[in-house]
Amino acid sequence: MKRLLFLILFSFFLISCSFAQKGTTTQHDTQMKWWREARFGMFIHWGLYSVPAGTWNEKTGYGEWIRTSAEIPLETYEQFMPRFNPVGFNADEWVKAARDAGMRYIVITSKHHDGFCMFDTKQTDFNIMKTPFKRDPMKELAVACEKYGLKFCFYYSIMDWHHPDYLPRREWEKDRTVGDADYNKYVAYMKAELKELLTQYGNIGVLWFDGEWEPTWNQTRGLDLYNYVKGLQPSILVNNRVGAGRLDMEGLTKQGMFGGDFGTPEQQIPPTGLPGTDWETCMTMNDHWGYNSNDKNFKSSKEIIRMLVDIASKGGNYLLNVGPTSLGTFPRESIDRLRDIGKWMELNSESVYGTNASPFVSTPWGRCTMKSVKGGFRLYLHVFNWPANSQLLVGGCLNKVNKAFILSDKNHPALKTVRVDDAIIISVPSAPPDSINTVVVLDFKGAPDFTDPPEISAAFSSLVDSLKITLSSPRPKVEIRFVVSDTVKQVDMGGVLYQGPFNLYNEYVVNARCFRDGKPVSGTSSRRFELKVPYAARAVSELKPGLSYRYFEGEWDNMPNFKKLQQWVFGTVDTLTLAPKKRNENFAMYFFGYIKVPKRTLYKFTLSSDDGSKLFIDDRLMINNDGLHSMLEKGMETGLNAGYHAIRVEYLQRTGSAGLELYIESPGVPKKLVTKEMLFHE
Ligand code: FHN
Repeated sequence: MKRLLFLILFSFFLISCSFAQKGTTTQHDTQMKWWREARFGMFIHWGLYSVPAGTWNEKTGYGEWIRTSAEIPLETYEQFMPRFNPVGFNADEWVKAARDAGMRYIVITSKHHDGFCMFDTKQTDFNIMKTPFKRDPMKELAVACEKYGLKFCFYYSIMDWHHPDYLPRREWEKDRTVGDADYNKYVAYMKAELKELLTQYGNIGVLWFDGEWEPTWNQTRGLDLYNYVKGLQPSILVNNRVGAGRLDMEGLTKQGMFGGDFGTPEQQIPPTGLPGTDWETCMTMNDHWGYNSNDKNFKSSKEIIRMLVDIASKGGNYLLNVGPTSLGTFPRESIDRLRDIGKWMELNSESVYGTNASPFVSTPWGRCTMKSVKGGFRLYLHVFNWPANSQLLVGGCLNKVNKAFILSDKNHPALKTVRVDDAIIISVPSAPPDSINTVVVLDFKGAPDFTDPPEISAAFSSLVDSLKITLSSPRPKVEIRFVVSDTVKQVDMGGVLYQGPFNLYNEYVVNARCFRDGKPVSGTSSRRFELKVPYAARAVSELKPGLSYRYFEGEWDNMPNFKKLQQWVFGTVDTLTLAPKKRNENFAMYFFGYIKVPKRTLYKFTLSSDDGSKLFIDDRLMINNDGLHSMLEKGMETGLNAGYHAIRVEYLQRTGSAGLELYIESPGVPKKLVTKEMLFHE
């Protein structure tokens, strides 16, 4: 009876979680609307760390991590408080600087990892009200954002190097013993502070969580915190760092994991657009988030403007950071960049705000953003490389041009256009009005008709016996023709008319193209599928369940050569686990034995780890996931005969969170963790 009751209750929990995660789609889209239109925001990292300004013990490379990177004891770090008096702080100036740069929202550190609170909290004295400043800059910024029409947003770190109940402690802080630290009390503290932030500072646009990567935090806690925050302000947006599913600095959310309302690539821009995914790249102007008085390595205004449109052309938002000084002023270089960006945005902002990702696979002259307009659509061509012959070629669009013009030209005088096949050629002036980025606008009537080639999809990229291939195109009134060959081939009307999925039984290239009324209306897409010859199974006997392992300690940034190491601990484990570790940081392990597979077919292994890892099958390196990174997964496909195959997994943990997972999947068998029933050793 108890088990039935538990199952019923657990089912309700799962159902509530799924709805609580994002509500209904339309409600989520409504809440995301301002954010998707904004496209551009200011990140501000400001706190006690601005007092040392990146320097400690003659070293000058620190930033907001200075307390732990320079191993500054808590009592010493707290001595920065009486020195923190940002008399130069002026909320109106900050907000106007963001607004005039074309930024539509501000995300500021209410509390970073050091635990120092930049707001008037009653939960701890470790806050700005206890400094000579005695003012609440968050309150003043909230008022200024309301005044100038920007969304005000908070960054809040889950990791906290100050609170006595936060765990884990820093490895180097031997004097700060765990004592009776209670992580649940820390979560209650966080919720109390979040309640202050979400009930005393007006409507907050985004709660930007961070510091979620340590093992004490997990998906369950993340979902609970998401629901708690949404309970306080239902329309607030929450990033994916509230949970535990972020893929490292790539910033997107692991498949199947809870990801809040948007992904958070950091210091990088995804290589292509991510249809159906909301994401925001956060980036510093120089090399530090927090103020570093020695860091003069600022990106040029040209780089920043081009990054802004690169991100918008992929459907993302750009959160550009400023690290204010301990006096409460922006660095001169930041002010100069914001001014230049503002000048460009003043003439061109409509090509960023409210736009969608480029419809093109490639635009060699620059980037493209797109917007629906009454009765048609508009393309914004961001031209970085001005055509020497004054002929700007835009390939891949079959719509009739209604008008072409330069966005920054007053009265928008029309530019001449002609069509050659699927290309539109625009006659532009001999010199670009803006050498950084001139925006040429193309207006069209009707629904977009781009010449995207068909998509060639399959469950795997290789095969042992057979593989099902599906061809598709979202475009109206087209037929797909294809050719299966040994090489990449252009498809013409002689290609086979696609009428449904088909199987491959050997290594081939599938080539496909869209046609309309007997004419090609797209380029050809091609995809090679590799034949895998299965590895022979090993002749083994008298195996025992589980894997053997070896454990070593040391500080490595890449996988060590285990043969040269002194062995610390060894034994067997049921399955891949870090349980034998003797400490949380600076150790390496390797596991070895056999994996038993049930049939002769293709197998895809996926290895996910924080930090580095490697997978060997039958002594061949299958996956190299080495290096220092948060949970990062890499996959590889191979053919195996039924039976036992040698397996070896190497693992490296430096500092911070740790994790190791190995998945397996095969045709008709979904991806799942490798289980102990599959693992054996001699
Ligand atoms: O550790 C923080 C870092 O200090 C900074 O706040 C960045 C900004 O996204 N987030 C973490 C690093 O991923």
